[in-house]
Amino acid sequence: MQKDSIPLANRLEEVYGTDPSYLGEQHARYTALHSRFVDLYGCQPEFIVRSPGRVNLIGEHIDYMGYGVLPMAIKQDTVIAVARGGDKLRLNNMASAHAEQDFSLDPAQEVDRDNHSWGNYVVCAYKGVHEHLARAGQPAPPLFGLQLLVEGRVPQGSGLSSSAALVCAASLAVLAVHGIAVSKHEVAQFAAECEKYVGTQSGGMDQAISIMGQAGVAKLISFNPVRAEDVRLPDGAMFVIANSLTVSKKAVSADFQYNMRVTECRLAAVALALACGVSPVEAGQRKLLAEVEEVVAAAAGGDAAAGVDKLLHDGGYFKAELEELLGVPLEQLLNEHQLRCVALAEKSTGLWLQKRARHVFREAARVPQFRAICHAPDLGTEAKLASLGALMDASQASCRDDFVCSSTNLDRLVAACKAAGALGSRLTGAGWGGCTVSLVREADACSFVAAVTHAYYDDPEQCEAAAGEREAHGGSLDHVIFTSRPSSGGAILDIATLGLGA
Ligand code: NG1
Repeated sequence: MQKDSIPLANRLEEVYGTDPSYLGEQHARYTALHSRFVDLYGCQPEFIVRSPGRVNLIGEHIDYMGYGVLPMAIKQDTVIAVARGGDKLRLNNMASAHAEQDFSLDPAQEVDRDNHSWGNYVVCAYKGVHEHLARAGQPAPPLFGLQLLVEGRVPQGSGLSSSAALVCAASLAVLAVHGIAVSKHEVAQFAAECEKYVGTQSGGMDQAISIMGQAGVAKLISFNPVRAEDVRLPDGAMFVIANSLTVSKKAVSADFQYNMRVTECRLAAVALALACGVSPVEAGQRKLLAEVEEVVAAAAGGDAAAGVDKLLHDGGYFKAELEELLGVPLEQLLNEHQLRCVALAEKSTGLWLQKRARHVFREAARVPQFRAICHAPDLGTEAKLASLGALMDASQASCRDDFVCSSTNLDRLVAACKAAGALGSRLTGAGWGGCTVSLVREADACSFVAAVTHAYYDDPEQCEAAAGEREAHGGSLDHVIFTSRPSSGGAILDIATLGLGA
C-alpha cells in the first residue's frame, strides 16, 4: 500500500492501539454497531470506516487565509457501517435522538442549508465524492442505494471537529463501497470543499488532520495544495482538553460569527493590497491575507501586524466606506453568502478589518515558532514547555481581544486552567464556546484535572451546565475534561477480519 493511501485496517489495534481496556471498549462498540446494522437493514455491512476529531494546538482562524496550522487527531471519532441496498441514500444513527433520514441518490441534489441536520454532512460527502471523480476525469460511479449507520463520539459544537469527522467518515464510506481508491490528499481536499455546502466558508484544517492524523505525532498542515508534516511534541508534554460546556453551533450562527470573520479577513486582504499600491484589478483578486503579507510587511519594516496598524483604522467599516475604499460594489467582491454577513454587520458595529488582520498575521507567525520549539535540538524540556505555553497564551489573548471569538465561559475556563498550573491554555477550534486546550507537564496531568474540576465544573457560578453533565454520566466528567495524545487518522476497516458478530 502506498504511504498516501487510506489505510485498510484488519484489526482494531491498528486504529486504536493496544491498551486492552480501551480495545475492549471499542470491540463492544463495533459489535453493537454491527448488530444494529443487521437488525435495521437485514444484511451485513460491507465495510466499517472511521475518522477522528481533532484538537488544534496553535493556529486559529488562519487556515481559510492560506496559513498553516498545527493540530493533532484525537481518539474520539465517528464510525460508519455501510452496505449497498435499497434505492436511496438511507441514514441511521446509533443515537436514539436522531431519527432515520432518507435522501435521493442524485449527486446534484441541493443541501438544505436552512434546516441544519447531521444528515446534511453526509450529503455533502456524497456530493463531494461524485464531484471529485468528475473533476478528476474519472467515470461516474453507478448510482446504487446506500445504507449507512453512524456512531459519533466527537462531542458536537465543542471545537473538536465533529462535523469534519462525519464528513470524512462518510466520504470514506462512499468510496469504500464503490471500491474507489483515492489518496489521503485527495480526500482531505474534496472533504474540505464539500463541507461548504452546509453554509460555512471553512478552511481545510479539520478534514486534513482527520484524514492525515497519525498516532504519536501532531501535524503541521499547509494548504494549496494540502500537505502534512510531522511535529514531534516534547517528551513530558501533555495536552488536556476541557469543554466549557457552552455549545458553539457554527453552522447555525455562521453569518454573524464564523463567516463574518472570513468576510472581514477577505476584505482586509483587498483593502491592505490597495493601501500598499497594488492595482485595483489585482487587489480585487487577493482573497487571502497570506497573499498580501509580503507587501504589508514591506510597508512597516518587515512586520506585517505593524503594517496593518498603519494601513487600516480601528473600529468598524460599513458598506459605504468599504465601497469607496475598494472602488467597487461589494457584490463584485463577495458572493451571495458573504453578503449576508455584510448585511448583518451593517445593523450592528460594522466589519472590523484591522483587529482581524492583526490576529491573522500574528497567529500565523506562532505556528512555525511552535514547530521550531518542538524540534529545537539544543532546548531542554522545561524550556520547550515554557516557550510553547507562552505561545498558546498569546494565541488566546489574540483570539479574545482581536479576533473576538472567545466567550465568557471560555475565558473563565482558561483562567481556571492557568490558575491550576497550565503552562499555556487557549480556546481551540472556532471558539464562541466549545473546548480549551491546555499544556501541562505529564506528571501533573491528574492533579491539574482535579484542580480545574474543582474550580470550574464544581462551581455553579462558573459553569452551570456541569452538574447536569455529571448526573447524565453517572457522576463522571471524563468526557468533559480529559488528556489527549496524537491519534491515528481516517481508516477503512476490513469487516471480514474484525471478528464482529461472532
Ligand atoms: P471547528 O471549531 O471544528 O468548527 C473551524 C473550521 C476550521 C478552522 C477553525 C478555526 C470548519 C469545518 N472548521 O473549526 O477550518 O477555521 O474553525 O481555526 O469550519
